[in-house]
Amino acid sequence: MRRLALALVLALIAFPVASAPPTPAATPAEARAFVEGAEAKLLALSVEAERATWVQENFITDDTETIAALAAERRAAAAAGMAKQATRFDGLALPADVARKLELLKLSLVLAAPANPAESAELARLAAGMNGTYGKGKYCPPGKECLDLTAIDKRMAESRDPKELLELWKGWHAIAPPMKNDFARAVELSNKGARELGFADTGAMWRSKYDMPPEAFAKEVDRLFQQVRPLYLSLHAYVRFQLRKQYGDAVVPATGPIPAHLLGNMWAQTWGNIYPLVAPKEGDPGYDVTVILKEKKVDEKGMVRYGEGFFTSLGFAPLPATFWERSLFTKPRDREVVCHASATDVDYVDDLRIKMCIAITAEEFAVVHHELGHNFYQRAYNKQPGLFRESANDGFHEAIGDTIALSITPGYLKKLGFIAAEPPASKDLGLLMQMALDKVAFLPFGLLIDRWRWKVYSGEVPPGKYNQAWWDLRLEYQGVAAPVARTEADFDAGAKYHVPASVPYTRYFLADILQFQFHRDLAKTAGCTDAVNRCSVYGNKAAGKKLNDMLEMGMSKPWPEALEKISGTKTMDATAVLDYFAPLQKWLDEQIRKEKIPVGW
Ligand code: X8Z
Ligand code: ZN
Repeated sequence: MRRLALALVLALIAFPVASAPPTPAATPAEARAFVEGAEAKLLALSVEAERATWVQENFITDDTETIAALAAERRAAAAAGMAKQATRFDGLALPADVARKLELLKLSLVLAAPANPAESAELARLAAGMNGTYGKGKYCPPGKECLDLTAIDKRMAESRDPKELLELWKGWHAIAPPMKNDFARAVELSNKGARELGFADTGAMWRSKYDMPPEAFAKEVDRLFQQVRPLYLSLHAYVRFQLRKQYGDAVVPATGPIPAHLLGNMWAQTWGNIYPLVAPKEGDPGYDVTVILKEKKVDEKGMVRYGEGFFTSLGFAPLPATFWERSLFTKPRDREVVCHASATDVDYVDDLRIKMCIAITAEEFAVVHHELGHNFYQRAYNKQPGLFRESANDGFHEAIGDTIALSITPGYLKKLGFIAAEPPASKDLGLLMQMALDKVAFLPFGLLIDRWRWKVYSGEVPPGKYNQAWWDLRLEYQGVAAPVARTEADFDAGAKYHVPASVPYTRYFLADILQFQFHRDLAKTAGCTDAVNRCSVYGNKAAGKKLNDMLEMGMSKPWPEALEKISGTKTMDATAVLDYFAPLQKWLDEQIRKEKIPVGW
C-alpha cells in the first residue's frame, strides 16, 4: 500500500499539475460499500467494548478498568476515524439509508476520541476510572461501618431524622471532589474530539442526535418543560407546605427552596418515598406494593419474572436462558460492582442482561420494568443493520419500560393476586399523588443535569464555577437548595452517577414525557375507557403489536416516524402528562387556595 502511494506522489511530481488525472468523484455505490464496511467493523468493536464494560462493572478492579478503557478506546478511535473518512461523501446525492448511516457514524459516540492516540487513550482511561470510582463510592460515618449507595438509599428513603439525612447527604457528596480534575480534563479531551468531527463542543454533539438542528432541539425541550411547569409548581408548593409540618420552620422555609436532603432521595430527583408525609387523607389506596412483595416473599429473580411476564403477555418472546444465567440481580458481598441499574445486549442480538442490586420495594419493582424495557427494545431491533440497532432517539429507550410500569395499576395487581379488590375511584388521589411524586417531581431534574453539562462543555461554566452553576440550576429548575453551604471544593454534580459515568441525561426528561404519551395511546389501542391512570395494557396483544412495530424500527428512521407508529402524531406532547394528573392538579390547587399555600421560591 505504502509503495503504491509513494509511486502516485512521484508520478504527480513528475507530471505537470494540469495533466494530472482528476480525483475520481465518489459514487453512491462507493458510499454504500464504505458505510457497510464501517458498520460491520463498528459492530464488532462495540461487542468487544460492551463485553469489557460488563466485566469491569461487575468486577471493579484496576485491571478490568484498564481492559475496558482499551476496548472503549479502540471503538472510539475507529468510529472517529471512519466518521472523518465519511466526509468524502459530503454533498453527494445518496439513498436515504446510506445518508442516515453516514450521519449516525458521526453520532455513535458519547465522547468523541481526539485523533491524537495519547489523548484518545487518556480520555478512555479517565472515563473508565470515574465510572469505577463512583461504583466503589462509600460513606464511612465516624466509628461505624461504611455504607455503600444501596445502604444509603435505603436510609434516605426511610429516615425522617433531618440530622441523619443531612449526614448521609454530606457523606455521599464527599465521594465526588476527587473526580473533579479528571472530569474537567475529560471535558477538554472530548471537546477536542467533538470539534474534530465538526461539532462546536460535546454538548452540541449530544444535542445533534435528534433529527433536527441542535438549537431547535434545545427549544423543543424548553417547550415541553413549559407545558408541565405549572403542575410542578403546584406539587412543589404542596410538598414544601407538608414538609414544614413535619420538620418545622427552622428546617423548611415558607417560601424559599426545599432543602435537598428531605425528599426521600439522595438527589431529590424522585420524591415517592415521602408519600406518607404528603398523602391526601381521603385518597389512601389501601395497599403498599413494597409490603405486598415482602409478604409474598418475592425475591430478586421473582421481581424480574413479574416484569418478564408483563412483556410476554403483550406477545413478546420470553427472555433467553442466558439472560437468567448472566444477569446480576443481587449485590455480591465479596466484590465491588457498579450497582446503578443497567441493561445491555452484549452481542447486539440476544445476549440480553440486566445488572442491578435489586431491593424488594415498589420503587425497584418499577425499575425492573424500566431495565427490561431496554432489553426487549434491544432484541426487537436486532434484525436492523448495525448502525440502526438503537432506539429512535435515546428518550425512547428510556421510556419503554416506564410505559409498561404505568400499567402496574390496581387492576393489574388484582390479576397478579397482590390485592383482593381494586380501590374505588375516590382513592385515585392517593395513586396520582404517589405517581406525581416520582414522575412530576423528576421533570426539572431530568432537564437540569444536561443544562449544566451543556454549559460546562461550551466553556460558559469553567471548572472554577462548576458547583455554583450546579446549584444555580437546581434552584432555578427544581426549587431545591443545598442543605449546607457549598464551595468550589465540592463537586456535587459528580455525586450523580450519570456525570462520572458520562451518560447523557436529557433522555430521561424526554422519557418522562414520552411514557405518558405512549401509555395514553396504547391504552386507547387496548380499548380502555377508564381514567387513564387505571388503564393497564397487560395481556393486550393489539397494544403489544403496536409497541413492537415501533421497537422493531430501531433507529432506521427519524424518531418522529417511530412516534407516529404508536401515537399517530410526529410531535412529542406533554398534554398526556397533564391529562393523567388533571384530577391531582385540581386537588392541589384547591389546597393551595384553601390553605393559602405560597407557590414558587
Ligand atoms: O439511570 C436510570 C436507569 C438506568 S438507564 C436506572 N434512570 C435515571 C436515574 O436513575 O437517574 C432511570 C430514571 C432516571
Ligand atoms: Zn434506562
